[in-house]
Amino acid sequence: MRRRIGNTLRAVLYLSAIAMPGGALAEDGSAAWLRYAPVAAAPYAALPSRIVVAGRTAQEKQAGEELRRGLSAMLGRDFPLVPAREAKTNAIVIGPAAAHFAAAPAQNQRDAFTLDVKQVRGKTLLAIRGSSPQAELYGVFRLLTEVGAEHRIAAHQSEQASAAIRWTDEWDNLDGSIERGYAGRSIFFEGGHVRPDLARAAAYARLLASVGINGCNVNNVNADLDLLTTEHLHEFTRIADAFRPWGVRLALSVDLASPQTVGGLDSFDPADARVAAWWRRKVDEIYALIPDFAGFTVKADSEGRQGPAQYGRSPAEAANVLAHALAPHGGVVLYRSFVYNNYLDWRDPKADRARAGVDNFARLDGVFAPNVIVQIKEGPIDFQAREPVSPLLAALRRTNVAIEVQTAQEYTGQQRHMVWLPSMWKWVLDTDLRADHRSTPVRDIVVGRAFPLSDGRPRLGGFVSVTNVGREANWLHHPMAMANLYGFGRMAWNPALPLAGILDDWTRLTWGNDATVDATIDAMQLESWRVYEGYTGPNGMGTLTNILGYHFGPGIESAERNGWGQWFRADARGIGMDRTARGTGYIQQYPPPLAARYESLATCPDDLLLFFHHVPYDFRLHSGKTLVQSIYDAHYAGAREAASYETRWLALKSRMDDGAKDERFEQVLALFRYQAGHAQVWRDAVNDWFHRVSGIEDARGRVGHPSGRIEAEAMTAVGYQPRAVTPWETASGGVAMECKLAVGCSLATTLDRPAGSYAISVAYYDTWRGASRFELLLNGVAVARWRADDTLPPAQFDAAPDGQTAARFTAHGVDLKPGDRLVVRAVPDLRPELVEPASDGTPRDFREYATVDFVEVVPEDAAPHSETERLPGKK
Ligand code: GCV
Repeated sequence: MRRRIGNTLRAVLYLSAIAMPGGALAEDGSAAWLRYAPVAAAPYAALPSRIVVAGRTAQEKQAGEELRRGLSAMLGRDFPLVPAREAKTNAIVIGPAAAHFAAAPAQNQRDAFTLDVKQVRGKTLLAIRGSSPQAELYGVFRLLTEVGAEHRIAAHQSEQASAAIRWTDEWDNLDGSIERGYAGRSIFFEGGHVRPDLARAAAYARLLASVGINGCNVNNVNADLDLLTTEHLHEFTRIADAFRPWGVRLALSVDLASPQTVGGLDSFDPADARVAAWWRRKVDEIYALIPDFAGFTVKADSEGRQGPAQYGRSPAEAANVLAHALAPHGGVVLYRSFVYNNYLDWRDPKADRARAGVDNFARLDGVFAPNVIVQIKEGPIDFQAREPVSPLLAALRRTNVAIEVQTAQEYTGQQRHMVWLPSMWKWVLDTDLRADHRSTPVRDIVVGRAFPLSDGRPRLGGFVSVTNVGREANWLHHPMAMANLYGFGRMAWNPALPLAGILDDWTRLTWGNDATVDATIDAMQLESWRVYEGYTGPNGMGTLTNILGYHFGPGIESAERNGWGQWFRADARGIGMDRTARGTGYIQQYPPPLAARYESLATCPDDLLLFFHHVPYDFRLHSGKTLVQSIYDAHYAGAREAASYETRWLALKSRMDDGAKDERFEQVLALFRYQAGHAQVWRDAVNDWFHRVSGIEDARGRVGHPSGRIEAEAMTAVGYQPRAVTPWETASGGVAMECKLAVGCSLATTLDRPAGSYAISVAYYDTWRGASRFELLLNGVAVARWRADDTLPPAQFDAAPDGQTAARFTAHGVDLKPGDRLVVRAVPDLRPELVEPASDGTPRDFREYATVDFVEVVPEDAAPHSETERLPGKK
């Protein structure tokens, strides 16, 4: 991604830490939606300038300071904090206030606040009151949002959090790496310890609090085995201290083998009294250090983690041991239902990973301790571009549950593609599971209202987002990805909120209040999940990425014929998992009305079809199209939409406020360009694969006949040699050309296009570590140069040309005439240090061979955008 913005952006990023003239700081994205950029002040002229903090707690003082800072910056006048005696008139009062108002939220209410505006003897009083100091802080952030998004401040507003659990999970390891983290290293850990500087941790807690998130589990659910040593616990107190002012409680993921690995016992059997005693002592030790510790998250008997199964015990027996230790302190256990066998027999037509949640947990309904919450991923597999809702959510009627979603875009573009996931989450939360033949939408289940306690009170429950922020300035790498975290917090607070309002608030707070800017960004984000789904995994097939490795680019058949159970069972005749009663029986895990809907081809929705049914490629969808034609069309439409982001974005530049239009603007532009190219990689891989497997032609003649494409292997090569690419669908025709000569190589062709302006794309592979240099020449004159030095997501080092490393460079506005000679010249990166010895004796070879797949020449007016990308000085 660096190549397009190159040195300029690097210099700007460096300067971003440096104060600008006038005291303003250049914006690098770290402020996220808390930028407090100036707004139109006139509508708020009547807002009192003085702020009174009526309460005495540190949190209320913090709330006052936040309000002062935010309002002063946005409205351009001072909002001093003044003593309580001045609270009578013309003031904003935070905390227990003012005789003039009706009752404040009761203290036993969960996180509730009110905002009230009153005229008293010609003066204005605005009271922000809450059920706790923490709730007052939420009220302050709400007022700041109203002003920042230029909303009218209503005379009375009253809100309450939907559920007690509103957490993020961070999959950070003590060594500083992050599992599925796409924005740099951990803000919490480095080298086996808590980092000395926790300023980012504190800043993160502020962001979380601003959208109502009240808990943060800081370490990987694949927990370090020595996490619970006394030394580490002392270090964790510093993270809890950094979180506390913002009301974010620290939680930890623990490995159930800790009584052995840390405690030195010879067992971690939950039924062993010594094990239970060890957990009690350990939990007491934690609470002595961190009195507001939130609790534990547990991943066990899953993906290589040990668990109670090895002693013949159930998840409930294990969870309850921890729960009993935590209960006296008010802590909770989030026990993950992500328990499945990753050595399934793919030859067995009845084997089905999707069944695992209900098969393992439904029989335990009612036996979990009251402070255990079963944490359920939204779908039965693993955060794919689309899955049906997990049936376990309807199967646990006497158990607390929370839903787990993934802000970290593991299968949805890894924060290099813009995908606004709240659209997906809303679809999940609104799904009515029809338990007991009544309305039981997922949102009512996870807030504990669909299956309440016997006395009618809602169960404990809520929302968990796997977020994985990193040390990069803007937390999640893609500035647009921050809308996912924002959306998660707002949805967890109130899952009934309309999506458009949540998103529009984020857009306004992040990019300013210009109407065109907001409408454009909102529209792009709102459609982005559909767009991504369109060019990746269709009709409930899963994301179609390389599931054995990076989970990023296409790698279609990696899902088949292995123990991981993400199969789609394609053959020449048809495709899809048969999960009907005749098949694996998974559909019967849903309550009968939903099961009936999914079981019948007449009622099964198109977008989940292949998750539930095995059908022929020419199966007619409800849309009227055949399955395969619908896939072809969706991939062209999705890639076209993704390509439109760049043009739509460029049109906004002049309208952005000053803070938005510098490096953040350029960063998004570079990412949109990358996404446009990678969406085409996806489109071609998936369509070519379906074309080959089904043998059915695209009715519109596009698949297999790309317009304007010249295969690299068909060009005149000097030095370049052909190589097969694996998987085959990630190179056009399965073959690319690579260069192993230090002096460089070239590919040439003579064009016969009618005279006009063209976009010329070069499809190449940008593998890990290497930085090959490319040049595009027309009649011997360079029209573009670039380096293959993108910072692709760090899921896994990838030195191969494949779906993850496939990239595009496009030069726009190139004037051509018949007979022009086009040459791609490249110098590979063969530095000896790119070959590393490895512990297992097989060297890791990261040399990069400037591999080229094809060149595409299309008339500029048919190209997705028109911005000219030329060398300086060239026409
Ligand atoms: C933390 C998927 C991911 C793993 C993750 C696991 C989980 O399998 O690929 O990286 O491990 O889910 O949620 O536990």
